[in-house]
Amino acid sequence: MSSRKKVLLKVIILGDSGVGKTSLMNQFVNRKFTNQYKATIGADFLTKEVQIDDRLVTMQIWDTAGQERFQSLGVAFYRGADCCVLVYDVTVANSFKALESWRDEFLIQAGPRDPENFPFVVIGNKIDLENRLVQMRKAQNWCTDKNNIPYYETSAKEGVNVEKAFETVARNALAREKEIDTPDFPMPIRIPTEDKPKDSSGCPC
Ligand code: G3D
Ligand code: MG
Repeated sequence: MSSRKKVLLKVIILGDSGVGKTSLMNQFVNRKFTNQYKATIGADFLTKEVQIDDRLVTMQIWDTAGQERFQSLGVAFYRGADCCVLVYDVTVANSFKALESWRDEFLIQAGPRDPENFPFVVIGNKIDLENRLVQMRKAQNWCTDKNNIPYYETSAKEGVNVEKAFETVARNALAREKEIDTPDFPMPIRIPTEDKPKDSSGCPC
């Protein structure tokens, strides 16, 4: 049955440098927030298994090693992504403005089928800070305009909403996988009986 298949989802996290991408991933995967955990994990990924309804799903989460400053992450980073998480910092207006170009960059580099419906999730991070500059309403409107991207506000530092945001990542990526999946059992091939050579019994039909 297709619902018992093991699933591997590739998730990539994009956004300006310093918005908290690595911290979010670390909080989600290791439930830790450490200032020592530095951005550099290479062009690498961490994995985490999650249960989504009756399915065990392995999330492979790709973080950048800081190359996002130069917007040159290379094709391997984008290739085969099942979901793209776009992160900004609610205290840095420019990081919110940059979401548009991160989204465009993703669509160009990854070239997903059906780009209109590709599963993105937007995260406004660092809500524990006092000096918010981007209002929730503004970010939500942007997401609505982009074909209803789910929007979460998080604090990687305090572990607020991080789990929820990544659950949505997994769910939406999974929903898309199902659509693309070919069935486990190939469609039956019908052998047209009408094409049998006509018998020579003299039947007029
Ligand atoms: P990046 O991977 O997007 O470049 P990082 O971002 O995860 O390296 O985080 C950049 C800085 O923001 C780090 O601080 C990190 O501790 C901090 N940070 C990340 N998430 C949060 C959050 O939710 N709240 C607060 N208050 N800070 C956060 P340093 O000082 O190490 O540069
Ligand atoms: Mg980082």
